[in-house]
Amino acid sequence: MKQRIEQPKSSEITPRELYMSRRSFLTAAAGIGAAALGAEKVNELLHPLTVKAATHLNAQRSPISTTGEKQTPYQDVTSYNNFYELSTDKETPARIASSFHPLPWTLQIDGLVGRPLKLDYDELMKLAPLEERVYRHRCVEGWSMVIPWIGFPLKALLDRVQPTGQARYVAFTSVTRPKELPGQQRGVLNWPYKEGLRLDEAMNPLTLLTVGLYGEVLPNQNGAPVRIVVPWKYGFKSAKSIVRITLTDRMPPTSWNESNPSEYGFYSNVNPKVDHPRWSQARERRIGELFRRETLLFNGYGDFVAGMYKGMDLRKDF
Ligand SMILES: Nc1nc2c(c(=O)[nH]1)N[C@H]1C(S)=C(S)[C@@H](COP(=O)(O)O)O[C@H]1N2
Ligand SMILES: [Mo]
Repeated sequence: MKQRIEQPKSSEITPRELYMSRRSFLTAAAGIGAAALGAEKVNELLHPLTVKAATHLNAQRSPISTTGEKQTPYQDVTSYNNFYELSTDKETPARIASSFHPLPWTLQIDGLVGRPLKLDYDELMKLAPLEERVYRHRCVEGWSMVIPWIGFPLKALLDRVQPTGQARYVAFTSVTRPKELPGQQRGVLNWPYKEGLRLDEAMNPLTLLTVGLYGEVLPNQNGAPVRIVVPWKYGFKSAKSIVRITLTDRMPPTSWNESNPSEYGFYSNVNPKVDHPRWSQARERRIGELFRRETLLFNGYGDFVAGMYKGMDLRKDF
């Protein structure tokens, strides 16, 4: 739609306000037509990518939040995505995300634990107090964002299941639903999407079991209803739409490492000095900015995480 609507920049307002202002505009401008069809339907037709009002989540802003950096607008966070289960391009996931119907959901936690657990969505949401964590998000492809996530430390969940003394790694398995996720009808990756962390990485206070962003439940294209966020690693370590978390004694296989081991290692810590075989990782494009900025070691989270890699050769263990 070409028509310009006078409204504040989307970066200055919340998604709900954005949605409401468009809705009132439409109701006023389209008059009887909008009323007859339903403002929501009209809105959808005119703005296929438009933000929809979703369920609000109450969360306290955590002091472990990046400050002094502009948050990436909601519109960008929710319309420029890597979610290969939906599509391999960046814009399609948001467009077709409504084909995915996450609920009802079961998250299973098993493996080397004293008390294996199965949680439905409501049980998961009640497991620990929700926090808002503003984190930098650096994709291995060279773009970055700043996103206000909502969730709680993965550690709260792991403590609950009581890892045994043998547990050393944590494996994450994403959802398999080819009927709802058209990308899974093609063999771009070995489905389901798999990721993994060392147990100390999974227990690190930064590692967030994430259920929302910008004050609302996770949009489908961002990994509804539950994903992890591991902000000092490249984005692909932050598996979306997780159905299973398994504690293991061996380094688990991961999808990107399986598909291209020379390009994607198990650790994948953000590191400007260790280039991807096909491009430099020294700089990044912050979505919405014109000039590239320097990429920071551990994405700027070294104070929290550098100690876990003491004595390791980060070029070898990339
Ligand atoms: N299951 C699953 N998880 C995934 C991906 C994916 O394709 N499938 N893409 C990864 C990549 S490459 C990135 S950069 C982030 C993107 O998260 P965002 O769309 O919420 O920004 O999700 C990661 N988690
Ligand atoms: Mo990524």
